[in-house]
Amino acid sequence: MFSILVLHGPNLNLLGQREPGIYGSLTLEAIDRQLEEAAAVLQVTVSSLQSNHEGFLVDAIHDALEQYHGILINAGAYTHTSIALRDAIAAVALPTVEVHLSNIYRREPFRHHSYIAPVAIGQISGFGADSYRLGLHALVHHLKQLELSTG
Ligand code: CA2
Repeated sequence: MFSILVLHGPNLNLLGQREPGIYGSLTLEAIDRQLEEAAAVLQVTVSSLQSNHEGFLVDAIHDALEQYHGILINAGAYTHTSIALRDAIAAVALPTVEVHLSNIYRREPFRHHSYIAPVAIGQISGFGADSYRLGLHALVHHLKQLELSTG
């Protein structure tokens, strides 16, 4: 059974309480619950962490190497600024899917660049809370393919 680490970056703890027009009305807890339900159907496990601190997220990525098969990450604004997160993902080399609630390419130009994208297997952006569920499906599919090809 695959175990997946779900990482939520800065300010995502405010989901459902502010700016529902951009980020939707679901709370982070509700998104995590939806992911757990989707994980049960896929027969994988998910564990979620949220932090507003870059170093905490870097440490969580390092620690993932021991315990998880893949990472689903919404790095929030660190997507556009953090070489440290990018380096951590590259260093552990765990299959990683990047997700965003909003379509970052329809927003301000500073959101169009992701430091995470080049070290992720793919990115899902713009489907609200469904981005996470779609990202989980994509990650699990990738892990299953990897398992089939490596035995
Ligand atoms: O669309 C996404 O998921 C983002 O990763 C969200 C980040 C933003 O900086 C990225 O460009 C795109 C912001 C998360 C802020 O979350 C809030 C939630 C509720 C109220 C205020 C902020």
